[in-house]
Amino acid sequence: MTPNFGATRSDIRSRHALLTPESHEWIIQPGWEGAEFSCLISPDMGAKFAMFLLRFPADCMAPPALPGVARFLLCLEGEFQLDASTTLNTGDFAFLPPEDTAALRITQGSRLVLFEWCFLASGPVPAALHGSVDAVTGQPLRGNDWLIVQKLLPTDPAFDAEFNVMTFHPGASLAYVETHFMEHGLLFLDGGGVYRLDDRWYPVEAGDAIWMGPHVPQWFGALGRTPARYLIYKNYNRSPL
Ligand code: UGY
Ligand code: MN
Repeated sequence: MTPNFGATRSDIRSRHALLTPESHEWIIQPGWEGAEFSCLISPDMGAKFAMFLLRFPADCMAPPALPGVARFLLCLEGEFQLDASTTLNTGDFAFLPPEDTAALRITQGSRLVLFEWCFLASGPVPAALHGSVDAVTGQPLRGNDWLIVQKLLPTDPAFDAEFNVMTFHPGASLAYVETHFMEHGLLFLDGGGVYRLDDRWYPVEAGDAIWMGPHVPQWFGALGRTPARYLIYKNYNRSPL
């Protein structure tokens, strides 16, 4: 084993965090036989949601979420079943509202990213849905066709969250340093670049995860020869009060 002399790119601050693969801690969770979890973002660090990577050394039957908790899953590798007739593969995603009764089965060898949050209903709660990232039409962000956004959930105010995939052409960047009261959970899917969080600039690449708390100044510039792509959660359609 090569010693790493205690080095990691992970950096956990009070308002933001970068979580990189060499520091992931894999654990098991009660009720999730066959699954291993790495909990990258949780309310303990100040977030109002949780984000997990899951891998499956064996087939797994997932337990339901806690009462009031919604889930979003993206299949990174392998397959999972929502019910007897719905199988999702790499690049497919699902939104499951609180109290959903889907009997989620995951096949050995698969990998998922899972988000959980306390759903804030502002009327009737949306039904479960699923889809494929590749089938979602992308839109240039504010007219910049080097930066494409795919909105995975319907733009319906009944959803209290957005899950978007953002693809940056090499050399593209966010047009300005964003500051907003919504928070983010992010997983880099491809490529890399430099992420500004608060007053720090981090080199980032596929496999890295980021938490951005409310009001954290944020900016990203894509570097390299291939597009940079990330999945990003945002609490949305909510009042700041
Ligand atoms: O939707 C967003 O707020 C997004 N543009 N933020 C980000 O990429 N850091
Ligand atoms: Mn943002």
